[in-house]
Amino acid sequence: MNSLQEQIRTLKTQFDHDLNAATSAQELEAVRVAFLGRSGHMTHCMTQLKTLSLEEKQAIGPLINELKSMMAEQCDQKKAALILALAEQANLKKKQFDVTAYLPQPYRGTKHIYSTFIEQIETIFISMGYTIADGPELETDYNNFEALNIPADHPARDMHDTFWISDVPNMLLRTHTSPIQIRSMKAQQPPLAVAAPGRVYRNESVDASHGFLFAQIECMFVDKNVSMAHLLATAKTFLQQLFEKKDLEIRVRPGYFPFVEPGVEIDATCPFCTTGCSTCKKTRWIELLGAGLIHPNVLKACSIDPNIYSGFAFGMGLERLAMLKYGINDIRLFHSSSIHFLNQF
Ligand code: FA5
Repeated sequence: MNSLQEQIRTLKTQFDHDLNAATSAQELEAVRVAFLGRSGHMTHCMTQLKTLSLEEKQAIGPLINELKSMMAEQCDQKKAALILALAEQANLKKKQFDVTAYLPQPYRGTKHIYSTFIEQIETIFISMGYTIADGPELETDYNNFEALNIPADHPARDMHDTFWISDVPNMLLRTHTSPIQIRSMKAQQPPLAVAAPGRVYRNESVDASHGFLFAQIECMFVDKNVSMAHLLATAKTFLQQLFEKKDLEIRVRPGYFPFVEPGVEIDATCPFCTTGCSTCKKTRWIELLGAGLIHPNVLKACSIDPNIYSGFAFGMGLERLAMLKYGINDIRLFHSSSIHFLNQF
């Protein structure tokens, strides 16, 4: 075989290999120039053809031309294939999405735990026949203290240090919801069954279980022959419903509040255990309510005859109840505006 023929064969194999290896338009162009360019391998073959005899020229010339056209055609086909692959890749990229990408969600407001919890408590009292009452946070000294049997020099005032309004004499931010007892009894003669949630203020240092602004719920019932038995049955039913525990029990200890006589503190069995846990500090009991039978002086201050009527009242801290029910460990969270905290309710 003529050496040029051999060279053509080798070039064909080399071309196939290089074409196959080209993965971009630039690499393909380099292959094309190397084989079909002005100083490429095929031009070199044509130059060598000139040195051959006529017969050889007639035999090999068409082979070279055939190979050149085949190479050109294959280069064009490969170019078209590469363009198509690139377009497909771009299209795929557009369709691809990042599963780890953060999709911002619009923030939706929810009810504050205060509102939700007060609604729950109101629903329980309404189901027991109570009406819901309200009173102003800015109260008179009379309603907050005097009418509740706490005169100006009474030591109980020390525990209710509060914020006074400097320009208006005898006005203060109420220290408890008990003044709503006075407002309700003055507005309506017995029988009277009232529950009243509301914000209260005390000049106290703040920690995980104390706020200077917190909420209380007052419950009061006045009628003829109201006794301690009514108080205990009502408190127990309320707590059983609030904590959704039918077997919740209560116990009563003596307690002092100037506006009730006798005064008691009511504890409930721990809603979370039967043998003692960290919530009840291993005692099985949790202190929940201040309560008692309404003092005759308070009834008199509201023009209700204590010889005909009697009543009970109890009060409790709303945050402390919610903390217990939902396992919240810091009262400051209620006013923190922390979305992370609020979103849980
Ligand atoms: C009273 O305020 C009485 N008015 C309750 C009452 C009503 C007694 C009717 C008798 C008859 P006391 O000061 O204990 O009581 O407060 C009642 C509840 O408020 C407490 O048991 C506690 O849960 C909550 N509380 C008191 N101080 C704070 C505070 N600084 N931060 C958060 N909660 C508090």
